[in-house]
Amino acid sequence: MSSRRKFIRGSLLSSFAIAMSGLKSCTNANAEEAVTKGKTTPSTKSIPTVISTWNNRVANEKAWSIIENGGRAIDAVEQGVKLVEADPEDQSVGYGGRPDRDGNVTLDACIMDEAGNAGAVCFLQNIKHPISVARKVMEDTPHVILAGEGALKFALSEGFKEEDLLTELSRNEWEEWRKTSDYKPKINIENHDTIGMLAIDQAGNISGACTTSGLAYKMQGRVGDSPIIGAGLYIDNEVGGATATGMGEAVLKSVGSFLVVELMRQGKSPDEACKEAVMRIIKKQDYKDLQVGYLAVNKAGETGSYSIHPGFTYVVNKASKTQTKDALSYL
Ligand code: SD4
Repeated sequence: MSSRRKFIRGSLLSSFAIAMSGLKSCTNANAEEAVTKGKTTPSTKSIPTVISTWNNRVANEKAWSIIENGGRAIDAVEQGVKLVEADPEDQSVGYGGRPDRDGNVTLDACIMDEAGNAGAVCFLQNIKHPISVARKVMEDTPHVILAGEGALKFALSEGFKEEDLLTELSRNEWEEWRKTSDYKPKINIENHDTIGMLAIDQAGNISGACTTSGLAYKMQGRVGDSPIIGAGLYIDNEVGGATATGMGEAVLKSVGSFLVVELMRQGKSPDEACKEAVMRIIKKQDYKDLQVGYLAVNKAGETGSYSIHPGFTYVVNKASKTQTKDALSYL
């Protein structure tokens, strides 16, 4: 470039800069608005991460392989948790899930992306992959949650197939339970293994998914925290994400995952935020027979967790390494 052209370009740029400085506050407001609407990615350097509740290493590894190949976090979390939904041995999620007290397997799931879009299904029956139906609700409808018959009708219209999700193992256990019909969810057993997964992709975008068959032997029609945005899952691409497992009623009453994200926004680390959300429950409720665990990731990719009782584990993937960790706990 000739020096004259360089000079003209330079002075044009500086006049532009002067003109723009007068608009600075307006520009910042616009930028803030764009970030709020999820249109831009804030500048914090994010480390690609996948984290999920309990010990679903295969699910985490599936999600990680998508992130590693440059895929989107939303695809990673959906594909990851689908493996657990399809696993008949996981008795808290999808196919093979424990039924309600009338013998119906009823499923709850939700999903949220980096732009703040969200979709959920609750009390959905006979569909193996509620998380994919939730994603369709997010992408193909003007709504956030579809329930029961309506959710099923929508799933069928989207090409999902109806199938019986009650396995022999879960049926036998339910029949045994019916002999006493004593409803007292066993800590870390009957409220164990719901999968909540959070991921940050290479573009620094955060998404999450949560899917469950809910508490074993719940009343018919009961919906837990897992399909409720803000309770079982919450994502804010500026701040981070959180998900919950355990007794959904306690999480619902404290809007737990939203609380964790808001606490991170205020500067708490993921561990500190999860702990504070657990403490809110402990302050109000008898926690002796109550398990709740939170999992969180912040924008930078730092992860954290906290539960009431020991025994809550989670899996983290970073840089191709899969690690199962014990959550910190109050007791
Ligand atoms: C629920 N939170 O339906 C779920 C149960 C769960 O591992 O997390 N199980 O209340």
